[in-house]
Amino acid sequence: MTHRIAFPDSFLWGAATAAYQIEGAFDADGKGESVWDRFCATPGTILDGSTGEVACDHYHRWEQDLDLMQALGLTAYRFSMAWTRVLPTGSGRVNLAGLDFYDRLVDGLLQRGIRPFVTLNHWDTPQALHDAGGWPARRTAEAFVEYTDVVSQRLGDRVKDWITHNEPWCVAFLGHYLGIHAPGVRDLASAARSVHHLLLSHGWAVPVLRRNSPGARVGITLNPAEVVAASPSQADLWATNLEDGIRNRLFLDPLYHRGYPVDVIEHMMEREQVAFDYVEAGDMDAIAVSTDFLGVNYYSRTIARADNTVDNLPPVITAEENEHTEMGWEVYAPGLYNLLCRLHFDYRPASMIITENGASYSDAPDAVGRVADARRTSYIRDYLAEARRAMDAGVPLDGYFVWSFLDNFEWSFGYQQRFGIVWVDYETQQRLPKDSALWYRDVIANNGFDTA
Ligand code: IFM
Repeated sequence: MTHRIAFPDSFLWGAATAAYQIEGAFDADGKGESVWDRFCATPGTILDGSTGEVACDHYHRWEQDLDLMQALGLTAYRFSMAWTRVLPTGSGRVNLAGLDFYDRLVDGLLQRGIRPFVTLNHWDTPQALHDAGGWPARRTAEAFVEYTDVVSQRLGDRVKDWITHNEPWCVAFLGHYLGIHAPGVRDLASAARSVHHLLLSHGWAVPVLRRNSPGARVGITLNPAEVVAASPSQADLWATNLEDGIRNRLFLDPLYHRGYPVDVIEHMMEREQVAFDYVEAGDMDAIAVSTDFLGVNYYSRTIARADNTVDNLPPVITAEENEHTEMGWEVYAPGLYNLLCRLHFDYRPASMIITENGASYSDAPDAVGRVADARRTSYIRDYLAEARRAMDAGVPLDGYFVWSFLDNFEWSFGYQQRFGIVWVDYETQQRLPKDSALWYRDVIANNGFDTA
């Protein structure tokens, strides 16, 4: 018997990308160097030795890409702006050519009836700012506000949905503790300082966005996890709580006015000698500024085990059951339901938007040019069904953005992972909607789908 999964008329159907992952044109028209430009140029950092120098060449092919979005019926598009296109060294001199690019992009979206969701920081911090201290330094938070001001003065009349940061956990912990993302730092104190200055810059940027973009909706995107224990042992429960603390509460608690979680702070202070002397009076109130939505990026649940720790923090995580995507991430759709409910009942964000969800599978075009990516379709279908179930439980969910619109540069994995609903041939730059894109087009057209 088929079962209809229907969404409200106002539900947003989108796709997401990020500047460094698709734009290419890494030094065009006055763009400055970002930490990802520098990181990729450092041997041994990227699995296949590739870079985002060309990526999907979206910088030059944006009109064709927007046409394809329109053909698929997307009602919203989430993209990030490259800070270094606008302010090549992070602050000071504005590069008008960079701003002009995003101006054209926004107009192109609006002309096609697609709502632009702008992410200001999707990880490509200006290298010059990093050289001057980077996210561990308060000065970078001030520079982020300057950048926000410049961008929103120019686009704030037309962009009405703003996201300050994408997944600050990744910037702090992958970039500054594990060193597997740019800027490649391995120091817990730097990670902790980065958390604070990323959150603080969000808090400072929100009023600027409200001033320059009247009537806009403003939020931040996190990558919270449903964390479950590998076993009921006390050690695994300890690891689970710590992982939940670092991945979720360290960000959510301050954003929702609870301050930093004491257990995580104590852990970092006692076990890792992190001093929290950089938190100044007024910072926690600034961070807890009221927002209109919480962006949720969710792919897989996290299973925490205590017996496999990396320098005690964070615990190494394994997901052992069920199917896995080519990233090695467990396919576990009920985790989305659990997470959305937890976020709603614990933190009560005004609303939530799934700003990323999707799967990496490398299914390629067959002889007649069809990409039969049935596993991606079934992944998206199952996760959407769980999102709808969460809405039935009272979660105020306003929209869904599939990650990603295009196959693209997957950070330290280079071009070895394909998350797109649209295939990209990196040799010819040809785009080819996969079966999942055509299925998604029908979902959008019908505002829902039938399950078997
Ligand atoms: O590609 C990334 C994206 O940039 C941030 N969220 C997770 C995606 C898949 O790893």
